[in-house]
Amino acid sequence: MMFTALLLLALLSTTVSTEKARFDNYKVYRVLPNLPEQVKLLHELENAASGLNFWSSPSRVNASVDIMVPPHFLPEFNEFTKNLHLSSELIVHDVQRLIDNERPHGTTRADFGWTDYYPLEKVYAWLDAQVKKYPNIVSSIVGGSTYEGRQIRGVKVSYKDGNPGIFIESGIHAREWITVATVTYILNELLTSQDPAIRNIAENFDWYIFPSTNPDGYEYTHTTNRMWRKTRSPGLLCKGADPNRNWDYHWMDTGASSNPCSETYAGSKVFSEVETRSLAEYATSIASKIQVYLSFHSYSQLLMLPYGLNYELPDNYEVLMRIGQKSVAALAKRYGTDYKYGTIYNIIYPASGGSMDWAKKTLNIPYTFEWELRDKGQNGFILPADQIIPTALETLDSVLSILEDVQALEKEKN
Ligand code: 0X9
Ligand code: ZN
Repeated sequence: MMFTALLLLALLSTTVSTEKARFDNYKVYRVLPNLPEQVKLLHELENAASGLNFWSSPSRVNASVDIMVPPHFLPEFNEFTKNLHLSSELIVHDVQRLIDNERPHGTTRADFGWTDYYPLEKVYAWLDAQVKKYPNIVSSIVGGSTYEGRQIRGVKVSYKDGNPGIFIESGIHAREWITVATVTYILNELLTSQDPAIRNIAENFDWYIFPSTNPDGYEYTHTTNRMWRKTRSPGLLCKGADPNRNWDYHWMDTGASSNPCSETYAGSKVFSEVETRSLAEYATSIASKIQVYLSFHSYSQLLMLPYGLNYELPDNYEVLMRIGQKSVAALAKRYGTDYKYGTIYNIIYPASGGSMDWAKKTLNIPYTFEWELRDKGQNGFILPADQIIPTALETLDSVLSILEDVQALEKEKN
């Protein structure tokens, strides 16, 4: 028995392939459960390790769920939706085609820029280059470590002493590449823009920026599986936990799974993942300086505020809502991109154990916002690289609006 198990293990480890996963003829369906029973069965489907990949998680009645279906599973999937009377709409015809069109310039010709997506090593090299270029303003910071032994690296941007701090976290979900690209673009603007409005926010806040807070996962999306979301910690059949369900505030309370095969697996315990645990430690160590916490995800075009719980609103709910409303208006101005705003619970779905809720509640950060960047599902996580710059520009408009409001509100207080 023991011997067979060992043999099996040996076989498994020798046949592990490093080839990139392909998604030919994989489709994405948007299904809309309108009965509690349908939500429950969708959960069971998600937990079944069936080869389906949930692009969004079932949570409640009337919240749509985007599901990527492999071609061989299509008949079963169609039967499932038919039997359950689930309305379903095909939103992506061929995921591989999206992947093939994601990077119109092929792979990475330049060292770094914003017309392509870049692997972790190039992002980190670019951060290093900024430290070198602006030694009196930019310094290297380490926010934590990963299961595979990488560092969660970032930069601090500080033009003068005594500024209030902004903490920026993106890429916590590995496949949300647009967030890494957008945040590095914003960082570049802080360092190079001549626009007085940008100069104001650049120089009158201290910025703690971590473009990729799930480096193992991000690397894995570049080398092996473009659709990976979670960390890469070990598991028997399914690896990793959802790093946005693993934080110590109402952990495993709602919209999180205890099944390791689920995309929203909350981990074996609070802060089971070294990524979230170490990043939380770092954030705690500088919390007294932090006034604003910004988190970046994709996709859906939402600007969210805490919380992901039905029974709690932030202490300054009205203030955050007003700031949010102006921010989405500022975002829309440039290209007309339509965003909704509101609490996580109200505009997306119940979800607890996320980083922003933790930052708001545990660190008591007054101003906390979380974006779901472009688009609304036409490309989903695989946003073509020619949308990086427009996305980053409109997102910076929205960040700028928030920070100008924060400055005005804080000025009133003094
Ligand atoms: O499910 C999530 O973690 C986020 N959506 S995503 O498609 N990017 O995975 C939204 C969750 C809301 N945020 C928090 N719970 N903090
Ligand atoms: Zn996300």
